[in-house]
Amino acid sequence: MLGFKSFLSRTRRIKKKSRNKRKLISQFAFGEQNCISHKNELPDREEVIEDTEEGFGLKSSAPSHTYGVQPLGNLYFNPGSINSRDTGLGNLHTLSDELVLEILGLLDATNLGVLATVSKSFYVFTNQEPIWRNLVLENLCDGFRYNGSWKSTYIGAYYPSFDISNITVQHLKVRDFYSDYLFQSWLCANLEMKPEWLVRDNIVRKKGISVEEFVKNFEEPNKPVLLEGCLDNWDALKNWDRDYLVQLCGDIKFSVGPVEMRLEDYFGYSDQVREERPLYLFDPKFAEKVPNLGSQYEVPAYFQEDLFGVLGEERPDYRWIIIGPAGSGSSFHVDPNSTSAWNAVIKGSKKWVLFPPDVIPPGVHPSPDGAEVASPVSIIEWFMNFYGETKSWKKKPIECICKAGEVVFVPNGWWHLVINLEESIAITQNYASRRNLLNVLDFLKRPNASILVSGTRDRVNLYEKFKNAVEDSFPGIIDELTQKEEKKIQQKKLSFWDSVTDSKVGAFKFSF
Ligand SMILES: O=C(O)CCC(=O)C(=O)O
Repeated sequence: MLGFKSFLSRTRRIKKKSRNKRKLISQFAFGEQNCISHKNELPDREEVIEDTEEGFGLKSSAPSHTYGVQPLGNLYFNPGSINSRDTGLGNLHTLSDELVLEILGLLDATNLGVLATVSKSFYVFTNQEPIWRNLVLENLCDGFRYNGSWKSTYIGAYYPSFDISNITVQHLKVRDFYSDYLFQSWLCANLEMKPEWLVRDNIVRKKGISVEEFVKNFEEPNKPVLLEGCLDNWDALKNWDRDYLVQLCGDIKFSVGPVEMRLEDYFGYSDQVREERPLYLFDPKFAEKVPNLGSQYEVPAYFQEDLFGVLGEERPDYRWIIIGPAGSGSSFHVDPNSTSAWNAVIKGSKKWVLFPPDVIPPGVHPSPDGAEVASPVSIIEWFMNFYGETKSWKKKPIECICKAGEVVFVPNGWWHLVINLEESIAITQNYASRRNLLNVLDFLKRPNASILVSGTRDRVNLYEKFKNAVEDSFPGIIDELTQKEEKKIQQKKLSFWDSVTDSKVGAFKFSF
């Protein structure tokens, strides 16, 4: 029996400073596990499936928990059972699992290995994959070949003569170890997206609209739209798949979280990995690294006005190739520097959930200065614990599944979450047109710009540089837009006044 209801909701904090897009997608914390598919170890699977009475379905390839960790609720169904998590930790048993993992994260591989022999509990804790993942990502920044698990990847890299098949195949199962924290991340790594998380599709879809219509109906009012058929002339759409890309640039290193990885090695990783937040390939320099990639797509007509272009080489990062397996994606965030974005799917499909700027998604807690955001540890955890809340909302979030050949327009300030439903390849670009130029300038000159501005080293001076360059290229544009904005505000005030007064009797319509 599984104690689903007793799960804690795990949260992580992300500092906005490091939230340029690349890092945003790649944060890694101890609150997660990964679970590798050991097909020869399936003793508990039946039990798991039977008990998903709340309708959670496990992926067909889901292995049992590698070390036999069970949710805490199970302890109460096993009378007389003692939680070896506590007995084996000695005096440390009063610490939370999260803290134990954080402390163990300070150790090196040798000490972890020694500690693993102390007790069953230390064996389970020291073998947690996030600890080894961090060791790999911190120490093998120039790339690595993923080798069945993070631990064996680390050991394979540092002790090549060691027979790592021992590590990947033989795990001791600890029968009486109960922990919601450790179990939850296994669960999140192995859950299928529930059909009810995918059905809502309320985004406006448009095909073949003119640029003027797009500006009037979507960009000006700052509303999302899914655009169909505007990538039809892209070579990328015809050519790009995993084999093509590996042949073209399999040896080239791309940004994957905090490391640079050969593309071929990244695909090797994404084939094997089963973790709650798979590493995501998110590279802003792809077109410089492989010019042929940059020449196989062009910016759709709707997004041609890109005022940051006036900064030339000094513009902040603005375009990314994005590649990731099913389950990878981007947790809730607002795009950098108050820009808008378009995101074109070339292969695969992505589930989107968007909330307007004035609605903070449930489970997400930005700090008042916007410099930090606390949110659930993973996307799947957000769906498990928070998505349901939106069912009863009058104003629902905007949602869709964006498929290959389609583009989502993300207006500035909108919170969005994206999860890949299958292996996906996409291009995204962030931009400022005259519709959001004033917002962008306001953002860049905030007092804490040095923390909030991203995608460039020169955060503090970006405001002056951008403003001057825009003025040089488009003299008078900022004044013109400011006056237009003031007029709009004035009109809004007037129409509000009209609506609350009755001109015939010259009195307020209000009555009490
Ligand atoms: O994962 C994705 O494709 C979405 C990326 C995203 O949200 C962004 O670029 O801001």
